[in-house]
Amino acid sequence: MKATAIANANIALVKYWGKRNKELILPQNGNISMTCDGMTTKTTVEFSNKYKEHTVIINDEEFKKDEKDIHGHLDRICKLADIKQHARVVSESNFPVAAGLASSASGFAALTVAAAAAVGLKLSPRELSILTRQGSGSACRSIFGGFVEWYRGERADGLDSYAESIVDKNYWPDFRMITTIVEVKKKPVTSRAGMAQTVETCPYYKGWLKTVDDDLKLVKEGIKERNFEKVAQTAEFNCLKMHATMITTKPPIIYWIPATIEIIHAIHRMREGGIPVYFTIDAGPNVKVLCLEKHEKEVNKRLQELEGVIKTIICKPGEEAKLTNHHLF
Ligand code: 2P0
Repeated sequence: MKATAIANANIALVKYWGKRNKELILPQNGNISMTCDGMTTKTTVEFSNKYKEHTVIINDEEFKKDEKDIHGHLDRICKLADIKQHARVVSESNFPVAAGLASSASGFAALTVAAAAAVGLKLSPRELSILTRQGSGSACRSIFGGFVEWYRGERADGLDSYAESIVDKNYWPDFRMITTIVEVKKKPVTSRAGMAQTVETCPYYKGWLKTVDDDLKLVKEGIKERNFEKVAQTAEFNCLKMHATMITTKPPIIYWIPATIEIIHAIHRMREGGIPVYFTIDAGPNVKVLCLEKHEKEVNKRLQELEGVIKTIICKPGEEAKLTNHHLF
């Protein structure tokens, strides 16, 4: 009863921000992401009678219960498989966790795929996506590779709220997302708390929801047409709209630090200089820079020259989550 899975992080081009059901993790709006090949989590799960409780080790540290209920997610999977054993989970990510870098996306996707296999559940990718979503919303997109849409769904039970591939990783291999790290410490307000506060207190939240469907349409069309400007321009605008709702909650949530703004201005300067380059930012200060392969070297060099930049990670469209025989213990 042991299995190991590898999943990539994903970064949204049209953001998920707000839930319509907190227990089932159903989003207020549909959203679209790219699965990122350079940002990976590997997780081994073993269920056994020798374990008296679930133990979860993430990057060599025991996971202490927080709002991301990993233990509850393991219970959910045990219930589905009708087993009574407890699990030992060991997980490693090759990028900083909890800094707005989608570690919970790759983490919950790898955990769900490994745990489901360890208990012998035979689930389709769609079923895995629905199960993963109940652990962490954005993670349901990491089940798939390439460019991925997570449907809002209409049903109260969430069975129509799953992710699906728009195109696989080979469809647009020269699309680049350069994750530009300016801070690695944990963010002050988690995404989960931040989005709940936004839904409750932001006067502009309804305005955000009104415009998302247009962004979804443009980004989806742009991906299919491989139209970089259409995708990247819409993604940048969508991210700024999301941050506008965060900034206008009570109390305000401002994830940006000076280095974040420094990068935004550098990107605008590059654009004025004729390089098609855009950005998106999640619930944290780090910036994900969008460009095409032909501009990757120049853009990456300019980013690394900026004072506040600690590190960049260049990502191409990546693979779906999958099982491997290389266990971590
Ligand atoms: C996204 N984010 O679409 C958006 C953009 C952050 C900003 O999905 O509560 O960790 O576990 O469903 O998935 C981060 O939220 O939140 C996120 P839960 P999650 O990528």
